[in-house]
Amino acid sequence: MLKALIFDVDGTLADTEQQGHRVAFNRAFADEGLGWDWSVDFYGELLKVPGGKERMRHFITQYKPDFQIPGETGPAADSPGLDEFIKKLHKQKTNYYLEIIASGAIELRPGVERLMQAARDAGLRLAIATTTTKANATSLLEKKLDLGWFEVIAAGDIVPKKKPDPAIYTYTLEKMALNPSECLAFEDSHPGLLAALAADLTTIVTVNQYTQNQDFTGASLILDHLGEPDHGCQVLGGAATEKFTAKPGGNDYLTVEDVYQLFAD
Ligand code: XBP
Ligand code: MG
Repeated sequence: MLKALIFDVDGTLADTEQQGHRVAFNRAFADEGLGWDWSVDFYGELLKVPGGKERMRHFITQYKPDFQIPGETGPAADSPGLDEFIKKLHKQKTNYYLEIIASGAIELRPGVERLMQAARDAGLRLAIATTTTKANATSLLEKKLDLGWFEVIAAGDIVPKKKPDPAIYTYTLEKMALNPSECLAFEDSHPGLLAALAADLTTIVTVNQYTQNQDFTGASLILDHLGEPDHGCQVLGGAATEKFTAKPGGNDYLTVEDVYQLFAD
């Protein structure tokens, strides 16, 4: 029986990547005078690496092999100081990201608040399972939702391995003392879907401009967003598509009744 909904954050609750994380990374790079500026398109490539610290390491090793950490000689990729350097940069980036979220500039995606509110009214429990930092996740939930709605906020380095590893989802299930069969996950990306599926979670995907062409095999439903009564969504695929498209009154937005329906075998 369905007991809880578990939401990814970046790309699922809000389109935080292009105008949030990407801008924050670039501001941190500018502070350090690195001359790095991740374009919208290039960032889409880098997003294939979950985790901001991991993404910066990937960027340096793959795209900046001659980069030397200021004050050091020799390639940064071989430097014992690379972890420290990345950690410092990531802290600066997170501060900029928190400023952007605090400004309210990044809105929730369609249907997120509506579905969460309806799920709570129906007695479902809510949780977060995200790769970003807890501070980042919490800031968005505080700004645009209600932090008290979420029983667990599982984020970032709380687990040893990031998505597509299932660790963040299994951690969330453990904290909630729930079985995967009692929960439904919401994701936006291929790595996120892989993580949820590896944790045996039924998963609904809402794509975004960065993830729309990724592989979502195994998702129960693939939508362009969750929809609102005055802003219909499109069904893009998923094993349970017919359950949603067949519902009386059309499939213009995902309701908590749809969620129960999708969940029922
Ligand atoms: C998406 C991520 C995160 C963000 C950047 O997380 O991969 O790394 O891109 O945030 P989600 P950090 O699981 O919510 O989709 O720099 O804090 O990692
Ligand atoms: Mg995501």
